[in-house]
Order: sequence, then structure tokens, then C-alpha cells
Amino acid sequence: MKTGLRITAFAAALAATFGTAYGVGSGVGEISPEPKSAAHGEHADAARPEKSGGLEQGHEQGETAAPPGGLQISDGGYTLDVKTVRLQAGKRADLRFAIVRNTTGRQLTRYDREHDKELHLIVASRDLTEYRHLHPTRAADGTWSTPVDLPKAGGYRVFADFKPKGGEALTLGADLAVAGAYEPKELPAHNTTAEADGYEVRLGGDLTPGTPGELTFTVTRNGKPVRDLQPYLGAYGHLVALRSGDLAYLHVHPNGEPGDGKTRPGPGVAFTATAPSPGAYRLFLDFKHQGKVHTAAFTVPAQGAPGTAASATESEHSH
Ligand SMILES: [Cu+2]
Repeated sequence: MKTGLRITAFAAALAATFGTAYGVGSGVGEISPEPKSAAHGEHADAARPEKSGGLEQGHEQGETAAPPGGLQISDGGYTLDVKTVRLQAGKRADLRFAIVRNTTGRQLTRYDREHDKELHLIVASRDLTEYRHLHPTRAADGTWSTPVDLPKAGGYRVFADFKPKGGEALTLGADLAVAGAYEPKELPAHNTTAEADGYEVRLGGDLTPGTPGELTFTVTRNGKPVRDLQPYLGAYGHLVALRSGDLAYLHVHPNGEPGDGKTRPGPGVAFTATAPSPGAYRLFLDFKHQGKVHTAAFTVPAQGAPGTAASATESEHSH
């Protein structure tokens, strides 16, 4: 997708809505913070004419700045109720939770599927050295559960990424404690190549605060490009970016999809990403090859201090 020129043209306008999501072109594969409600509370289900297309099309320009997803346990009229708030390090156990509608106190049972699933669950350690992307099963009463085994003790964050039926996509986040001897780790150093189960993944491109940029992951094995990646969740890769320091959640998807006539099954998988702020981000790429899903992790700095770029200075005046 050659959206670069359009993106450049929009740069000044985008800067004014620093931290919000942007709609560009068809919207396929764009990356931005999770769509958020401009207004919070009871009207989460009310149709918003400017937000009709779900996760991908839900990113529109011209909205007021909203925080990235995952920072709140309750948003858009829904609350993440984690029923298992404590686990034991190294012990496999069920993680149970539900999405509760604030107005009724009832557990949500009707969802719109996104990327093949009603709900995506991400579990990450606060130090960003542990990551799980899970697809729990839902009981008829709306209680979700999935087995999880977290080898390291410490503070974790649980993210539920879902779309209530007819509503707006949301990512809610809640804390999870894993008991055991806790050894906080430093954020892994900036890297542009990562090893994952014998695969090497190379990252090209940059994260620039407030500006969409293309990130390309190239998958090789034994020095040979992998050209037969398999679709996973409707794409050739699934990328989650978490901001170091507060674990703000950016759910991102590739440019193009399998079967669109132009997207190849590797070795490159491209995304368009917008960092909501300067800082360090941890990127987790899931890809599927020969029937197995692998995860490659990267630490990526988003460069540029606030106020140094002309565009960032402009945003000061827009308040
Ligand atoms: Cu998922």
C-alpha cells in the first residue's frame, strides 16, 4: 500500500490529534491505538456514525485525543472483571474473567468477531519479558476461561481486546499478580533482529511519535526467506505493541491480507504503526508457519521528544 504521500500530507493535522487513531485510505492494515470512545459511559452501544467499521475502519481522523487502549479496567460502558487475580509462578491454572456491562451489571455474551475471534486476550509481564496471546473459551453465561502458565513471578497486565455486538472495539486492561520469587528485569535492549523457535525475524522501519510509519518484519529460517507463512487470525502476522512504563496497548495489523491478490505469504510482513508518544515500545509479532504459531519480540524506541518537532509544537496551540 502506497499511503506514504497521503500520510505526509496529513502530518500536520495528525499532530493536532496526537495520540488518537487515524483513518487512512481503506483503513486496511493501519495501526494505531485501539479505537476509543470519545464519550465514556452509558452510550457505548449507541451508533456513532463516524465509527462504523470496527477495528480497522474505526480509526477516524478529527477525533479529540483519547488515551491508547489497555490503560483502563473500565471504558466505553464495559468493565473487565478478572476473577482470577492471583496465579502461582510456574503453575498451570485457569485464568477466568468476564466483560461486564456497567449499566446492567450483566456479563456480556454477544460479541462481533474480529480477526476470527470474539475476544483476544493478551497477558504481559510489567517488565515486558513475558507475553501470551490467548483465545479463551466463553461459557454461556459470559465467563471466559483459558489455561495459562506463567513461569515468572511479578506484576502482569491482562488485556481483553473485543467488540461488543453492534458496539465499538475496546481494549480493557487489568492487573494480575503472579506469586513467587520476583526478579524484575530491565527492558530488553533495542533490537532489530529476534530469534523465535529457530526462525530469525528482522525488523525494518521506525516508530515515530504521532506519525504513521511502516514496519516490516522479514522471516527467515536457516538463512532462507520463509515464503509460505500461513494465515493467522486472518493475516500473515499479528502484532501487538506495548509501551514501556505503562503498558499502553496498540493493537496492530498487517498491510494487506491473504487472498487479496497482492499480499505475499512472506518473507516480509508489513504493518503501519503510530506510536502515541515518544518512549520505548515492546513489539510482539505472532506468525504461523507449518502449523505452529511463533512469537518474535522487539524493543523499539519511538524517537523525538515532545515539542522538538514542528508538528509537535503545533499541537500545543490546538488545545
Ligand atoms: Cu487473538
